[in-house]
Amino acid sequence: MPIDPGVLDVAVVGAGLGGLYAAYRLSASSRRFRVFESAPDVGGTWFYNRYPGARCDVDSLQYSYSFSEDLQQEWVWSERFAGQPEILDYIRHVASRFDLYRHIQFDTRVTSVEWDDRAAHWVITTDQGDTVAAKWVITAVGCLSTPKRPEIDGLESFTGESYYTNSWPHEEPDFVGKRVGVIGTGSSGIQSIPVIAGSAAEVTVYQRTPAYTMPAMNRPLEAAEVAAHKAHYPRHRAQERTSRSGTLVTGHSDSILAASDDEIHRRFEECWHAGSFGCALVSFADIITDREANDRLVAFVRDKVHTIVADKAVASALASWEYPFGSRRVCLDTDYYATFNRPHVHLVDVKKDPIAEVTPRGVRTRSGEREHDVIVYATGFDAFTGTLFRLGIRGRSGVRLEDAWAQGPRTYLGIQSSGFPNLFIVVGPQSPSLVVNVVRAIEQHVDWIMDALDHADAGGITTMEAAPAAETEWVSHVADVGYATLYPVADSYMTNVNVPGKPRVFMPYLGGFGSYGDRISRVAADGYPGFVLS
Ligand code: N01
Repeated sequence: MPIDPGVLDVAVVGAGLGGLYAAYRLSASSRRFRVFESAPDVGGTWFYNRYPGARCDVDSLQYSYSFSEDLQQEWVWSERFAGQPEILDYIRHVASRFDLYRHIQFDTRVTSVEWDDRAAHWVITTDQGDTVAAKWVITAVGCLSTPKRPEIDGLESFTGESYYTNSWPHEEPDFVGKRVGVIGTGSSGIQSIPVIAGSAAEVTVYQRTPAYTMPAMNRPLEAAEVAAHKAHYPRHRAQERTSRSGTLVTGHSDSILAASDDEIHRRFEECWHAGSFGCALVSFADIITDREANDRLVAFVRDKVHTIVADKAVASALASWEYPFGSRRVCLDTDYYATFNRPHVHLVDVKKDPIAEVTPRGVRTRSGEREHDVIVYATGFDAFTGTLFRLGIRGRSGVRLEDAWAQGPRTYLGIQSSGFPNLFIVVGPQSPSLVVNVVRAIEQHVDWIMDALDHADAGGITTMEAAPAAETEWVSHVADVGYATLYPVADSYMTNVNVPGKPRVFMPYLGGFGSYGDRISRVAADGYPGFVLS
C-alpha cells in the first residue's frame, strides 16, 4: 500500500495486540497514521508462535480486549485457555470488524527510526524502500518477538529438520515415526513436548534449567459460565484494571511463616488444581519476597513431581531447581511431567551433561551423540529490548537507543526515554508488561498515549520527552521494587541475561498493575510532570 506523502501524525510499529489497539484508537481520531508490520498478517507473537500446543496461560475471558462491550459480548471463546489458532482468529476478527487492515502496511520491516531535530519529527525507513516522516512514533513491538538462537556450535550442520517454536512453519511438520530432540524447557518447550510426544517415535528433551510448571486445567468453556461472566463483563474488567496482575486472581495478605501446616497444604493444593500459577504466587503474602516462605512452595511442587514421575532420577532432574518459585516465569502445562513416564520420552540434564555441539546426525553432549530426525529449538527470545534495538532508533544528536541503554533500559514510567522525544513504548521494559495480563497492559498504555497526544494537540505542544531526572528516579524505583522481591535472583530473559553480552538488569516493573495505572493517570491529570513539553 503506498504511503501518503507528507508528515504523518503517528507511525505505529507492529500489528500485534498492541499495534492493533493503537490503530483502533487512532482510527477514531482525525490523526493521519500508518502501522508497519513485518509479517504478512496481524497477530505479532501470536502469528509466529504456532508450535504444537501453543496456547495462552491467562484465561481467555480475561486475555482479550475490553475496549468494546459489543466485541466482548459477541466473541465466543471455546476453551478456558485459548490455543494459538483461536487467539489469532480473534485478532484477525478484531482487525476486520473495526476496519483496521487498511491502515497496516504488511511485509514491511522498519529499518531505521531517526529523529530530525530541526523538523521535530521522526524519519522512518523500511526494507520496502519507504521513507516517511511522523510527528509521533508508537513502538508496539512486544517483549517477545525477536527469536533467540542458541549459542551451540554446529547448528547449521544438522541434516535433519530444524524448527524454532518462535517462528514455526505454517505447514505443520509431521513427527510420526521420527526421533525428535527438543532443546529448551521454558513455556514453549513445556507446551510443545507433550504434543510432539503424542506422535513422534522418540523424544529427547535437553533441559538446561528446569522450569516450575503447574497443571493448566484447560477445558472447554461451558455456555452457562460464559454467559454468567459476560453478564458482568464491565465489572470484571474494572477488577482486572485495579488488580496487581491485570487478572481476576486474588491473593492473601498473611505470612506463610505464621500459618499451620494444614493451612499451607490446603492453599497449595487449591492452587495446584486452580490452573493458575498466580494463585500460588499470592497464596501467602511472602511467597515471592521471602526465601524460606518460597521454599515451602518449592517443596510442595517437588513432591508433586515425584508423585507424577515414576523414574526417581528423572523426577529429581525435573525438580532440580536452583532458584525460587516464580522468579522465572512459571509455566502452565498439560501433562508435561506425565509425559516423562512414556517409554519413548527421555530427559537429558544438560547442566550435568552439557551440549557440546549439534552434529549432522543429532546432538552431541559430553556423554555421547544422540541421533535425531528433527531438532526443535524452544530457546526463547531476545526479549524486551531485542526488537526495539533492531528498529535502528536514533534520537537527539543521532544517539542510538542501544547506546543510551547500554547499562540497561532507561525510561520514565516505562513509556518514554530521555533523548528520544515523541517516541512511546507500549508494554516495554520498566512497565508491568510481561508480569501481568499483557492485553490489559496494552490498553492501559495506549489509552495513556492517546490522552498525551490529545493534551499535546490541545496545548500546541510539538515535543514531549522524559526529563532526565524523572527518568533516573524511575529507573532506580523499578530496581528498588524489583530487588525487594525474589524475582531478580534467577537467570532468565527477565533479568536480561539469556542473551550473552547484555547487562544484568531486572526488566519489568513489579509495583502492581493497578497502582502503576493510578500513577501514570496521576501524571497525566497533573499535566505530565517528569516530561518536558515544548
Ligand atoms: O523461552 P524461555 P520460551 N542450550 O526463555 C533454553 C511467553 N510464553 O519461549 O534458561 C540449552 O522461557 C533455556 O535454558 P536456560 C512466556 O512469557 C507464553 O519458552 O538458558 N538450552 C530455557 O529453558 C514465557 O516465559 C506462553 O538455561 C538453552 C529455554 O531454552 C516466554 O514467552 C507460551 C540454550 C528458553 O525458555 C518465553 O518462553 C510460550 C542452549 N544454548 C511462551 N539456549 C503462554 O502463554 C536457551 N536454552 C503459555
